[in-house]
Amino acid sequence: MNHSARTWDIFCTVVDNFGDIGVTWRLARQLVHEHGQVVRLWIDDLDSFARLCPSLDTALAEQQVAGITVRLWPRDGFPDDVDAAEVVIEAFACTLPDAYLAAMQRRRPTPAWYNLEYLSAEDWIDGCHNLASPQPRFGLMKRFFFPGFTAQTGGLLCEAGLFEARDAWQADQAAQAAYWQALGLPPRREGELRVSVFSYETDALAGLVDTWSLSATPVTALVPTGRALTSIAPLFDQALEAGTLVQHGNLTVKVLPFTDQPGYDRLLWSCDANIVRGEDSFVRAQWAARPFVWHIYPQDEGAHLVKLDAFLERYIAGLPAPQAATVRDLNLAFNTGGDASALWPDLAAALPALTQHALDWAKRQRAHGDLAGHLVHNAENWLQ
Ligand code: TRH
Repeated sequence: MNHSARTWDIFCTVVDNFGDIGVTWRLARQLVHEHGQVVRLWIDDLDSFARLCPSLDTALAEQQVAGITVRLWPRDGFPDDVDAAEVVIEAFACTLPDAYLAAMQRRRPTPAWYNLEYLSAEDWIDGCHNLASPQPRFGLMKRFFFPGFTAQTGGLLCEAGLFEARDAWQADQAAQAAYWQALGLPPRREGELRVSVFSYETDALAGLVDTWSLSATPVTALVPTGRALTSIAPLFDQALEAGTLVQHGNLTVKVLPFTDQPGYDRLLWSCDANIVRGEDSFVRAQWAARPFVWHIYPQDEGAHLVKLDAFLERYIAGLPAPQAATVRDLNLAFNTGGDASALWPDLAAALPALTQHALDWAKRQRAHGDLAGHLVHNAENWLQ
């Protein structure tokens, strides 16, 4: 369906890590490249952004990147001569600057204003997605836009053609061999498993490293630089940094530099299983259609464990009981710092079946449409 070329402002504050900018940058690109929208992305931390967008110039307060206007969102002194866009996204309940709120009030018709929420698989999301939240103080209306795993939610971010690109990559042995070689890895050995590890710190990694080292078949762990290394590095008697390749029994650990988002997709697509975290890498692992372990972003009072449970309940539905138990227990162990070592062999043994399950799951999720498409459609209905 063709939509008008609307103007959009997306506001993102980087709380910590890369998920906030990861999601908003992906959304901005999709709005421009797939829906012909005109997008400005306001971001308060260009250094974090530059990690996943190497062409960004962190010295510039305004620049064009991939067809998107990227603006530094200054902590003080937001410019008071900025016109509000037709559609305004405050990502993850960040607080819009007063000067911008005033610009929104001046605009006619007033903007379609969304709070883009964090992803959760909990049941209550269905009832809260797209709820209106009148803002009488400003004479404006805001809506809650919830990503999610059912047709009643805003869906998940997924680019057009992503599955085709993934399938082509996964079928192309030569491209994968060249990829591994470029990363400085030897060709795959007989029976070898390759696992990417992009998690937070967790004691569960010590058990996994043990199991992988003692495994009868070779295991290679691909670890992007970052927090997982804090848990892995003390297990080795040498420094681990981007480029390091270290052997421990039957385990090879390769530390990878942080790449852009398409580069990270290729890593997920190339591995037999992936350990991911937060929100965006968690979704990308699902699109990679490979078994994965999710290290959820830890919250106070174990709130994240409720969310983990809600997701697992949906994800393991339909799996034979022993495989369902393996996926559940491994995820729980990983997230509670428990002993994941005894669970890994069961996961490894079930990889073919779990890979098929991951493929089916991705197809079912994609059938709900995608978040950028739903947002464009929603905004169009609002503004017409
Ligand atoms: O970095 P995160 O831990 O972000 C988290 C979550 O979003 C969480 O919900 C939020 O509350 C918290 O931040 C503040 O994990 P996430 O969401 O997976 O984001 C990582 C991004 O980094 C994702 O877009 C993928 C990207 N990435 C690359 O582009 N290149 C890489 O090499 C790697 C490893 C990741």
